[in-house]
Amino acid sequence: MTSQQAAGAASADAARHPLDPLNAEEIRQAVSILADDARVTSPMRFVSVGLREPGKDEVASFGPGQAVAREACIVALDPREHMTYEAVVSITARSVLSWRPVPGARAPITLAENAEFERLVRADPRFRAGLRRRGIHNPDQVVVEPWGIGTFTAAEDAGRRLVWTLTFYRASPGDNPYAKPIHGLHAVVDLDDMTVVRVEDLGVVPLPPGTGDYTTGGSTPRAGLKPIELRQPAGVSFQVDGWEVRWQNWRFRLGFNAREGLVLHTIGYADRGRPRSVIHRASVAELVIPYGDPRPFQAWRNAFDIGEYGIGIMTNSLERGCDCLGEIRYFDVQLADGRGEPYPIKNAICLHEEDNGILWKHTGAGLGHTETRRSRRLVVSFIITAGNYEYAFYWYFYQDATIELEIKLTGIVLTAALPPGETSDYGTVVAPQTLAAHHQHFFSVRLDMAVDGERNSVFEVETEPVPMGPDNPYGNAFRPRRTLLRSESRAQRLIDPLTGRRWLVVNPNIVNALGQPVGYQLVPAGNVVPFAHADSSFLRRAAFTTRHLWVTPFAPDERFPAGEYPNQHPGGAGLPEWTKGDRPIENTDIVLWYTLGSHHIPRPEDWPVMPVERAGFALRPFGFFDANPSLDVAPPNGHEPGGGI
Ligand SMILES: [Cu+2]
Repeated sequence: MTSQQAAGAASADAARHPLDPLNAEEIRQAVSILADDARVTSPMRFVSVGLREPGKDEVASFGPGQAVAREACIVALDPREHMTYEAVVSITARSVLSWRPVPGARAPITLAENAEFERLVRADPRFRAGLRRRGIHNPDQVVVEPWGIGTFTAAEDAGRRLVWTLTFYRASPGDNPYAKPIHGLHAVVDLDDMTVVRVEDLGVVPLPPGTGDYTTGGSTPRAGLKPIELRQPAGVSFQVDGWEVRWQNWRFRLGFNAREGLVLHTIGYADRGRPRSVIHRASVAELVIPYGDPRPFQAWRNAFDIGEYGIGIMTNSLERGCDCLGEIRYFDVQLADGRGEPYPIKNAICLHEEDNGILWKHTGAGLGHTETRRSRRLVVSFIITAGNYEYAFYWYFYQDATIELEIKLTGIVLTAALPPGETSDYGTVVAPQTLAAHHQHFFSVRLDMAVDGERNSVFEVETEPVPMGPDNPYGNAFRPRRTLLRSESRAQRLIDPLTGRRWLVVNPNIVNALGQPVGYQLVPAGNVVPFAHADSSFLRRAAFTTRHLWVTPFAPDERFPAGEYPNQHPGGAGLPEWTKGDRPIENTDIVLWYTLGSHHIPRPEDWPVMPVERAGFALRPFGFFDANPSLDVAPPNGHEPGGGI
């Protein structure tokens, strides 16, 4: 390595922008500064150590090369006190800025606890006796999963930080455990004390006979595919500078944390060279999966994958040629383990370009002249494994200034054992004696909008027919109706595909060349409502799922739609609580919360591994520009603009 390369590597490791995620050294320093603080007296379990994101003013006023004040936000817990703590540490000033207990909060379940918890349950004599009643004599072959217990606790559990278990049997190490759900045996575990509080046995149902093998399909692989090669002989068209990405007028920054995984910051578009903001910050802020099987314990399955666990910690290391094709730029990220030690996730974020068919085309009158432009999109993605399931998150940036989020759901459906010959109204039999329960996946996408600046308003736009009469003598007329959503209570909305309902975020203070306010519209695609009852534990805790759209005025502490600590929370926190005040949301700094539901009545074809199911939505400019912003995209190679067919 030359000295120049060495200097480059060193500076790449140091934060160069206030929004850069913490690097390994910063995590180490933050934890050590906290450990030296006199107020921290007992050994802590670390839940997360991440960047304390700077305020908007600080980000706006930052110039390249300026000194960066770095702060970490640390969530830790003292298991002996059953207390969660939050610390803010200045890494730059080497001081603890705040250290506060959060009474009543139940910290999320950590990876370190997960590993210890499985050993603990496997060793419990009551659990082992239950396994023996099921003919299972080697507890090491049992996969024990910790599930958030929500409100399903007993009076004597008060103050405890609990999980309950689902268990699966794996006859040999490569087997699919979800083919062998162990029915009716559940432990309740105190994660703070690391004790098994109780073991409940509802009775034995035999293990299903299938193996759920998805690795070979039991036969020879299908033949007939000849290779496809994607080549970018001149390299990629994007530029990466630290955590900043630039591509085809787009400019944004990448971030990453233990809870939300990938975060996109300061998304902007250079309009004929003039930088214009679109979104200040975008992330998936919650993911909940309610299951619809009413039987004891099966009804408890309400996973809050982000609030109870964190999808950053579940992030895969991606593989070239499998997860991503083409010329890939990967980003490694750093998280903290239970002792606060940094550890990397290699290839956590994938950045690459994709051909996306045609961007626009027209063959002129007389068919003498065709103009075609191909669409290229920039893809930023990461993939998580949440127990049985995989979620792959793709943010797409297009040359016509559209942004899309697409989420691909795959992995293995969650199973329960059925007695031979039985079926259920509440799930699909996907293999003999194997029930995949009906369920839904709800994502809350938090979009801190900044359409041409911070002061934005939101309109609901839907189309209405005009009554027949003097204004509409032929009965053909229809028009969009724009309703300004003035306050939070009026901005709690559902999709309505039959009226073409969309939500338009405008900056009412800026108009385009046509005199229209500049805007971006949220274009929903498929979506669904929850089917849980309003009084159910799930709906009380995940009330945000009852509306597809929420709009709130920006507040830095309002980050998660089911509240800061959903684990064991009885409900009401987050969006339902904040919006009680019915704050005004007109011409101010606003946050859009889009609830995206994916409805899952499992199919036999989802077994033993599920072909990708997709969910998503788009944000498209509406009057943000004066005309099609992609007119300047060059024709495909070898084709001249204005050329004939
Ligand atoms: Cu599903």
